[in-house]
Amino acid sequence: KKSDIDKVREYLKTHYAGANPEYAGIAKGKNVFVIHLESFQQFLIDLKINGQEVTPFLNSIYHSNSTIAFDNFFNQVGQGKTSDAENMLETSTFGLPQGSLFATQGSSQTFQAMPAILSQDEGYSSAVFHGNNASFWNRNNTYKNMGYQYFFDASYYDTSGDKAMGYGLKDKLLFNDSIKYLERMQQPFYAKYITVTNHFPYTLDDQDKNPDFTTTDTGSSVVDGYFQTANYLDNSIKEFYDYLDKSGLSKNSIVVIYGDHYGISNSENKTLASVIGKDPNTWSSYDDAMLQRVPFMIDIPGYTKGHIDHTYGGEIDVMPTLEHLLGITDTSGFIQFGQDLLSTARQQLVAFRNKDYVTPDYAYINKTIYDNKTGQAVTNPSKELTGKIDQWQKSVNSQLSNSDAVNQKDLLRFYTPTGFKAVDGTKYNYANGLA
Ligand code: GP9
Ligand code: MN
Repeated sequence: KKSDIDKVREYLKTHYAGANPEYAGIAKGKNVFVIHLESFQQFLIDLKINGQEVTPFLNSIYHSNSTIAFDNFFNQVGQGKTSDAENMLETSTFGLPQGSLFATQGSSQTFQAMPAILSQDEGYSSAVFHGNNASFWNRNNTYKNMGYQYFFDASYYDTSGDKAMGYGLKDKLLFNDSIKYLERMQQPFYAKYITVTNHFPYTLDDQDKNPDFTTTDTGSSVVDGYFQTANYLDNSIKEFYDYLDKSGLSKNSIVVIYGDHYGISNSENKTLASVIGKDPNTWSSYDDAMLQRVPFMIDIPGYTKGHIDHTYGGEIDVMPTLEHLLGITDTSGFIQFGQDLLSTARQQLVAFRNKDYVTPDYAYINKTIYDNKTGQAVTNPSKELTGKIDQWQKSVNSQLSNSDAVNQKDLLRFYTPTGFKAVDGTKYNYANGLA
C-alpha cells in the first residue's frame, strides 16, 4: 500500500543523523573503488602469528595518514551472506529476515541504489568486477535494477586450468585481468571488486602460497587455512595498489575496503581463541558476537588526518557515509536506514539481523545483556539499565521492521525521491562489456 511508505518516512525523520560538515564533500568527484574482502574479520588486522603479520599491506592502509578506519564496525548479514552485505552497502536497507533478497526478489525489486544515485547526482559510471558466474546470488538481475552499467563476471576472464578455484577466478588474477576493462571506463567511476579466494574452506594451490609466511598449526584446517588465504588476499590488494599508483589512478580515487562477514564460524572460535590471545575455556556467545567486527576503511587521496575512529556502527551505515563524503550532503530524502559513521548525531546502536545488538557499553546477545567492560553477563540489571535495554530493543526492532516493510512489500515502487529518476533495469545488457 502507498500509505505504508509514509509510515517509513515518518520513522526515518526521527532516525536521520545528517552529515558531519568537517567531512561533507571531501571526496567529491573522485573515482570510488569498493573492495569487498571475502569472509574477512577485523581480528586479522594487526594480528601476528609466528612473528609475522598476516595482512601487512592492509595493516599499512589501516594505519595510513590518508585513511579513516573503523575498529568497532560490525557485519550485519543474515542468511544472504555476501548478498546481504552488498545489499546493505548499495541500498542502506537490511537483508531479509530469512533467505537472500538478491536471490528471491532482486529480479523485480525497485532499488534506489548507489550506482543510480551516483550516476544521476554526480555523473558516475559504474561496474562490478567478480570472478564467479554472473548468476550466483542472482547478481546479473539484481545489479540491473540497482543501475549498474557493467558487470564483468567470470565470462570476461580466462578461468581455465588453475586460474580459478572454489568460487571463481583467483583474486590476484581478478585484479590484474580486469585492468583492461577498468581502463576504458568513463571517469568518475564507481567500481566494486568482489574477491573470492578467502572463502571457506580456505584452501590455496601450492604455487599461490607465500613462501615467507608460515601459518598456524592448530589442527583445524579451516583456521590454519584462513590465515594463508587472508595473506594471499592481502598480497592481491597490494598488487592492485601498485597498479593504482603506477597508472596515476590513486591520485583521483578513494578506496573503500570492507569485510563482508565472518570467515571462522562460532563452532571454530574456541580453536581460534588462543591464536588471538583469548582464553578458550571462558569463551561465550558474547565473544562470538564481538568477533563479528569486520574492517571498514576509506582511503582518500590527499587526506592527511587519517585516524582510527571508534564509533560503533555497521554495514547499514556505509551508504550515507559515502554519499556525504562524495558531496551528496543531504540524504534525508532517501529511504536509507543507516547513519553516517562520521556524523556527531548518530546513535551508536548496531542491530544484528536476529535483533540482538551492540552498543559501546553493553551488548544484548542471545537473551543476555553483557557489560562490554568485563565481557560478563549482567545478572541483576539496575532499573536504569533495564529502561535502556527496552529503549535499545525498541529502536533495533523499528529499524529492522521498517527496513523489512520496504523490502518485503517493495515499497520504493510508491516513492521516488525528488530529483531521482526510477531505474529501468531492462536497458542494461551485461553480455556486451565495454564494446
Ligand atoms: C561468490 C560469493 C560468495 O560469488 O560472493 O558468497 P557467500 O558464500 O560468501 O555468501
Ligand atoms: Mn561472503
